[in-house]
Amino acid sequence: TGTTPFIKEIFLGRCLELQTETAIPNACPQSPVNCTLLWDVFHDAIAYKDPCAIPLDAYREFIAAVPHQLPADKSMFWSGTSYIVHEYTEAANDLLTLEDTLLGYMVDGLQWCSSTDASSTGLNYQECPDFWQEGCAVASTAFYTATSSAIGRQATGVITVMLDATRTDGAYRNDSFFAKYEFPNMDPEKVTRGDIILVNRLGNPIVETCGTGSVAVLERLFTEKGIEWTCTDNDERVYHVQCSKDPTHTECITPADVTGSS
Ligand code: N1C
Repeated sequence: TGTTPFIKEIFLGRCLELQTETAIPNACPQSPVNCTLLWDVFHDAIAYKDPCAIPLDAYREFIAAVPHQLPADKSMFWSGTSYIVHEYTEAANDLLTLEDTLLGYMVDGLQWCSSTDASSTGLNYQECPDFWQEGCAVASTAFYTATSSAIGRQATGVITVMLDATRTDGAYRNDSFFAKYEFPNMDPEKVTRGDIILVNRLGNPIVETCGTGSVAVLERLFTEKGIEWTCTDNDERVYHVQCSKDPTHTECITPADVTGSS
């Protein structure tokens, strides 16, 4: 796959942007952050390593270097809903995903990998291995393992998780980052409730509802952990955000619109 040619400049720019602007309320670090230092730590995590043999703990120092503490009740987790969760948090303006914080903001949507070439900077600016390649442990897997674990550990108060009820392989999947690193790291002493919100991807048949299938599995896991939970089918706010992105979708047109006004 490709790589992001100006990743260093983008990283630094986003890091500065997050601090100087109040674009994302509640995500602005409390005290100034040394963005150049953060880049160095991020870079050194994988520099000159085999791009297909990145250890899962490669970003440990990066996690330690990033000041990260969200206010209570603000954490938004998701699985299978990347197509809508960020639009939702932006529109509703009350919850934050990993990508809305200093941990995830800088590299959101970017592609990067290491180079073993001693004459390089340690990163490969030409091409990166595919993350699904058999036996290849890529940088982004290590990155999301570390950052997901960190936001799971850090969450306090009411947490929200947005799942896709139209997925045929299950809204809650055992092999997802949410299931492997976020949920297990939540501290029942700190997390008071889990709000599961199910969304129906426009145009797709509903496969699961609250209390059924893999959603019931997650509900039981919350109970076993001693964390209260709620579950909402077809979250109406998310439905409206989906329709604002796709206003003429048949599922968004009300009967009144169909008949038209005369
Ligand atoms: O495996 P997932 O979902 O459960 O991961 C989502 C979960 C979120 O709550 C995030 O906090 O884990 C975090 N996360 C990201 O923030 C993220 N941004 C981009 C996990 N993965 C992330 N990606 C890429 O999406 C990543 O490369 C991985 O392969 C997918 C995981 O998405 P998913 O299966 O929908």
